[in-house]
Formats: sequence, structure tokens, C-alpha cells
Amino acid sequence: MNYIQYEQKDAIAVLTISREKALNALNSEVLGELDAAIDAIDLDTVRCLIITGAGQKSFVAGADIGEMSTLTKEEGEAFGKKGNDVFRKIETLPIPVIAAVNGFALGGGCELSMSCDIRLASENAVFGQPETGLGITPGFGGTQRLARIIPVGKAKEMLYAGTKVKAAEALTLGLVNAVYPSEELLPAAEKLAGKIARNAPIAVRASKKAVNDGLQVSIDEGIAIEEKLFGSCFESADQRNGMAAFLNKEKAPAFQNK
Ligand code: DAK
Repeated sequence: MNYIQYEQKDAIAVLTISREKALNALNSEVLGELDAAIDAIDLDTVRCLIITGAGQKSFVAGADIGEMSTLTKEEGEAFGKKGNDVFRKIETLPIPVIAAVNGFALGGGCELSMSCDIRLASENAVFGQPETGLGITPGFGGTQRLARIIPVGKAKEMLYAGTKVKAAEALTLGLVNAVYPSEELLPAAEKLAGKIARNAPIAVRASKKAVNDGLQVSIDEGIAIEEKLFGSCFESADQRNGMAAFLNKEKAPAFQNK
């Protein structure tokens, strides 16, 4: 691949969007490679994915403005679908995904981070949806996900006025879980991924599905979703071994994803 680096260390994979000279902007080729890289993840062995951008300056500075500038209506729709399909694939990936936001996360970059489960940021991170200043609406889910993550009034300000949000404010808004000096961001993401990877994968995946599916429905339907997923854990050896270890006053076992 030209624009995606992918590395697996034990149960953690790090996917780096690597188009540094354009601040990792997403063109069709990058989106195509991102899609293929997500499809190729070995879900039997990877328990947590980290997505980051190459370099110290930018996570992803948005969709590629040069490529978009000449699109027709039909081409615009096709480009939007390509991005939306891959972002939704990330959002619904069975394993948790952490965005390690190492700089600009603008437009499609902010949207990519929001399709991840958890966002951690470097001190120089900047979030924004500047699309209305380019004559378009956000096209990769920004109008939908931003208003579900941060207070709706602030989301609308970011969407209408293009107001950018720096790391410290993103933390206050709950857009990111934590902020680190640049050099500490990836180690912190890996540490959190490691903590996730040590827990029972079937239970972690069921928790992700319960939260995501539950947020789309009423609380009663959400509770029903949780009940089913909770029940399904009792078919796993990890549940039996995890509870037995507790009862025997032993350390949690190495969970087997079975
Ligand atoms: N696209 C293409 N190239 C970009 C880029 C982008 N989004 N962002 C930066 N670059 C390129 C610059 O053109 C420059 O290239 P050279 O001139 O060196 O060849 C290089 O990266 C370095 O950028 P700067 O020289 O501008 O660096 P600065 O530090 O001065 O400024 C910046 C950094 C991030 C503040 C600035 O580059 C900037 O404002 N970039 C644009 C950010 C932006 O507006 N992003 C949102 C893009 S719109 C859709 C689906 C999705 C979308 C739209 C439609 N459909 C449904 C159809 C999504 C839209 C977007 O994401």
C-alpha cells in the first residue's frame, strides 16, 4: 500500500495514514487503501486497533480538497459513499478502535476520529468541521456524530461557523478522553489498547455492540440488546475461567477469545 502503514504487535494493531506532504488528507486512493486495510485485519488475533496519522503535525487534514474541487454531483455522491462506507466499517468493527489524534483533525479527519470508539489527543491537536467555508456540508457523518458526542449547541457552532477546537477544549467537551505531549500520545494509546486487550475479547466486543446498537434505539430496546449480549457471554470459556479465577482469589486469566 502507498498510503497506509499497518503494524501488529501482539494483540494490538496500529494503522497509520501516511500521506504526510498533504497532511494525510484523504483522497480516493487513501480511502480505498484504508478500506482494504480494515478488511485485512485479523480479528482472531487483534483485540484493539489504533488509528493515527504520520508525522507530528496532522492526524488527517480532511478530505482532499484538490480532488473534490472538480467533482460532479454524481462523483461527489460516490466519493461521499466511499468515505461513509469505510468510516461506518470502522465504527462497527467488532474490536474497539482508538484514534490517536496527533495534530489537525479537520473535516474528514475529525469525522474519521469520531467513527472511532475513543479519541486520545496530542497537545497540538485541533478539531474542526470547516466544510461550510468550502461551500459544502460535512459529508462523512460529521453533522450526525459531532452532535451525538459533544453538546449540540457547540456542535452547531463548529458546523455553522467552522470554529476550531484545540486539544484542551476538546477535553472539556468530551470529544477526547485525554491529552498528552506529542511523544507520549502513541505510548498512551498503546497502553490503553493493552488494557483493553487483556480483558475478555468476547465481553469487550459485546460491550461495544451493546453501546453502539443501544444508542440507536429506545432505552427499553437497548436494555433488551444488552440482555441478549450479556447472555451470550455465558457460552464462553472466558466467562467461566474469569469468574473461577475471581472465586479462587487468583489473578484474571489470559483470556482466549473463546
Ligand atoms: N486537502 C488537500 N491538501 C491539503 C489538505 C486537504 N484537506 N490540507 C492540507 N493540504 C496540503 C496543502 O495544500 C499543502 O500542500 P502543498 O501546498 O505543500 O502542496 C500541504 O498540505 C501543507 O498544508 P499547508 O501549507 O496549508 O499547512 P499549514 O500548516 O499552513 O496549514 C492547515 C495547515 C491544516 C490549517 C491547512 O492546510 C488547512 O486549512 N487545510 C485544509 C483543512 C480543511 O479545510 N479540511 C477540511 C477539508 S473538507 C463529502 C464527503 C466528505 C467531505 C466532503 C464531501 N461528500 C459527501 C461528497 C469532507 C470534506 C472535508 O474534509
